[in-house]
Amino acid sequence: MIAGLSHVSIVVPDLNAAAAKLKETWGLDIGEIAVNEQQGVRLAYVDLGNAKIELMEPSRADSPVAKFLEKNPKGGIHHFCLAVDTVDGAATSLGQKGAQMLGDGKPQKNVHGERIAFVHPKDFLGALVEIEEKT
Ligand code: CMX
Repeated sequence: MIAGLSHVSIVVPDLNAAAAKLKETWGLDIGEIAVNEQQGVRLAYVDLGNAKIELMEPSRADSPVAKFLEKNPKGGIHHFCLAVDTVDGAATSLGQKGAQMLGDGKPQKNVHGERIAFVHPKDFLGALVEIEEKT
């Protein structure tokens, strides 16, 4: 069911400042900055080859990520994302084992238009998990 680690996602209060910090301290470059309107985030990726680091800041005041920043004003790790063969298949399999899918049941998409879904942190040792269907 799990095809690999896609990315680790960090919420930051200021995406441009975060990018500058990663460049200065780690020599890492972020790719193009984009907005995912559905998810309410402005985001960019550091591509590490075998996985990515996702940097996200809220793109609107009612973004779920803005709520995260209220609790963690300096930002921090928000979730990690596992690539799966299909989101529907993984959600069905996880549900059969008692895991709780989050959201209102409507299909969600990442910034690349790929299907995604979120699994309650209680089902992965306290960590929020995104699953992503690679196209
Ligand atoms: N880490 C740990 N726990 C978290 C969490 C986090 N980052 N975010 C939420 N939770 C917990 C909540 O405290 C809550 O716990 P309890 O049930 O024990 O109270 C539980 O998870 C459910 O959270 P919720 O806010 O009640 O549930 P919702 O369905 O309203 O929303 C979520 C959940 C995670 C989808 C939403 O809060 C969120 O963060 N959405 C943004 C998702 C995101 O990162 N999208 C970016 C995609 C980028 C792209 O690829 O394009």
